[in-house]
Amino acid sequence: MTYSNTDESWEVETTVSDEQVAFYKENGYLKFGRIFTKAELDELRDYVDEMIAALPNDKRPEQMDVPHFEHPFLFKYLAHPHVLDVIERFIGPDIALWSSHFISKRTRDGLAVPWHQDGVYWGKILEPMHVITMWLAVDESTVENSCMRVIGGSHRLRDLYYENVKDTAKNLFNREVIAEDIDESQSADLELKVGECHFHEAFTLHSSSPNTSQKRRCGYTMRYMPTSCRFNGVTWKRKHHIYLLRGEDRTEGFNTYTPVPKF
Ligand SMILES: O=C(O)CCC(=O)C(=O)O
Repeated sequence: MTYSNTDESWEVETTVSDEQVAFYKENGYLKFGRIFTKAELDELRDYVDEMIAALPNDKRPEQMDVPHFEHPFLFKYLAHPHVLDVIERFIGPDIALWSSHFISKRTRDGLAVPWHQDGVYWGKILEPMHVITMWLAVDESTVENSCMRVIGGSHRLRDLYYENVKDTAKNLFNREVIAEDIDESQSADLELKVGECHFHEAFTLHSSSPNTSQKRRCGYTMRYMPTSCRFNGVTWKRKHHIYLLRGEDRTEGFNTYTPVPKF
């Protein structure tokens, strides 16, 4: 798909102010600008469009988890020095790639993402559980086409109650925080223009609605951890890989890193 951008004011932002870092630490999330150039973003969108077109019939475009295992091209974005410069401001100079996931909600029947904390889904696989997710807007992401929403400050909450989601066919995940533990009046909609991103912490409560609009909503979640986190299993769901992207290992050799592929 060729995307025609009418936004003339595409500016790349690679510095993070102390105020932005403080906001992230206080609230567990941060809206940010564009880290990639328009040409880079267009190339990524073309690439993911082809990936989506090639999906088997039984796989939905919200389910493109760990695509970088099979698509080394994505390391152009995941290991981009500008991204790492920004991530470094939040987690320090020793950075590993934890994971990535395209969540593309097609028009009119995009799945909901129930209220959850990533760190609860991931359990004890990382110790400590310290992950920052950069959510990159491959498409514009608004309330209309079901942008992500967060509850500020919820990254301090532990031991919330989870239950099975009622309608698994309409949700991307099958566990959600019970309604009594969610105060939706405190949630913030994280609307983004194409190419902008936001960040959230591993325990920040977040969700998104089903996409009933006429506009696709594709986001790329790029997830990083400081190399002081111990990765406790090479077998988890399926074989999982982590990659040392900057700095050095801080687990005294406990972690095994897969070499970054050529891209
Ligand atoms: O894309 C969404 O709506 C939700 C993303 C999400 O759950 C995540 O980044 O952990």
